[in-house]
Amino acid sequence: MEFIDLRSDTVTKPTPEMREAMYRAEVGDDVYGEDPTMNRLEEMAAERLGKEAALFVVSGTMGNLVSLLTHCGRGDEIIMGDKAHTFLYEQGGVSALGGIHVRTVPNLPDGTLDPQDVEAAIRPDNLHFPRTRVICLENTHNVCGGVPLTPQQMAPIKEIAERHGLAVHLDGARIFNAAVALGIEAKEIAAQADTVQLCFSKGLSAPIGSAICGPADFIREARRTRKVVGGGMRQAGVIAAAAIVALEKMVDRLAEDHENAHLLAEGLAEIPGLKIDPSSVKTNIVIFGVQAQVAEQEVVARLAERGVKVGVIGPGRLRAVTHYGITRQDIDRALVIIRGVMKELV
Ligand code: TLP
Repeated sequence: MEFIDLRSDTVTKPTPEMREAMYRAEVGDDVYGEDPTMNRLEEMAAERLGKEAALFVVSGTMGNLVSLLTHCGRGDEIIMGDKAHTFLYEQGGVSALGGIHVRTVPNLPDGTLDPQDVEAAIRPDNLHFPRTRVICLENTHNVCGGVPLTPQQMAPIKEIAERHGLAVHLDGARIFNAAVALGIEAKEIAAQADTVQLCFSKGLSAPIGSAICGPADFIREARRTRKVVGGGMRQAGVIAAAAIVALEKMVDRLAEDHENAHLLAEGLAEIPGLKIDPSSVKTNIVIFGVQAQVAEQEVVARLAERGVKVGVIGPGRLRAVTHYGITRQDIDRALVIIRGVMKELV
């Protein structure tokens, strides 16, 4: 069966142009800094985000981990939202591997953190307390429904961080979705953070990889950290080549995914038993509720039997993500199937 796979934009496959570029990539040993394709990708990523340097890592999880291990020593503290991907879905890696303490403040529904909450969470200099080092933001915010944060929404956090001598790290797994949705350059968003992790392997459709972007001295240290977690790569130009195509060719088309997500949300809003406000959908993530008496796992299972894959993101909450390879026709077909399944269950 041909599935309409809306579980995530991570399911995207490399484009024919990426495969061609991978085949032709010039390579060298990247641990020696001798992979020309990788060097080019890292320069491009830094330039796109307006940072001095960049470092390729294999995943978003590794990007956040290596960044935070580089910012912090054992016993230091990071402030982040209670719905942050790094807090919820990264195995608590910063604590497990880095002995770093995480302090959460509530994420507001628009994905932001209340500046007052953040400032109140910063530890005073006192023998009893861990030392606060970093504030983390996420843009777009996944669990808050893919909302993009504007630079203006991020600025108060940057200002607080600067005043207290802290760093801001941005989980920008989908920073280009945010930039496209807001009609601005990704570097305008990145300017509100010291270090940024961005993913090539989500909406941009590359098979593997993320980049950490930041100041040159930070990236030099991060390169050491990446090595100790086993992330030093050899002829990595093969995968960098696909990420170069992702940056050059796959950013502007994200607008199409956002349009499809909006169409999906509008359709879902018309289906009895489902709850969603279509105006809340700004990028490629569509989070919707199912009526209390309907088990979300049952909806997921029945949809999968009929060829539509979606994910569960919380009790009574499902997530559908649009991406390269999902067409407007797929959205129309998915809506017919979802309507049919909900009719059986409500
Ligand atoms: N998110 C995945 C799952 O882990 C939930 C998804 O399908 O959305 N930051 C953010 C904001 C993310 O959404 C993700 C992946 C990551 C980091 C981690 O990236 P990877 O999967 O490359 O380690």
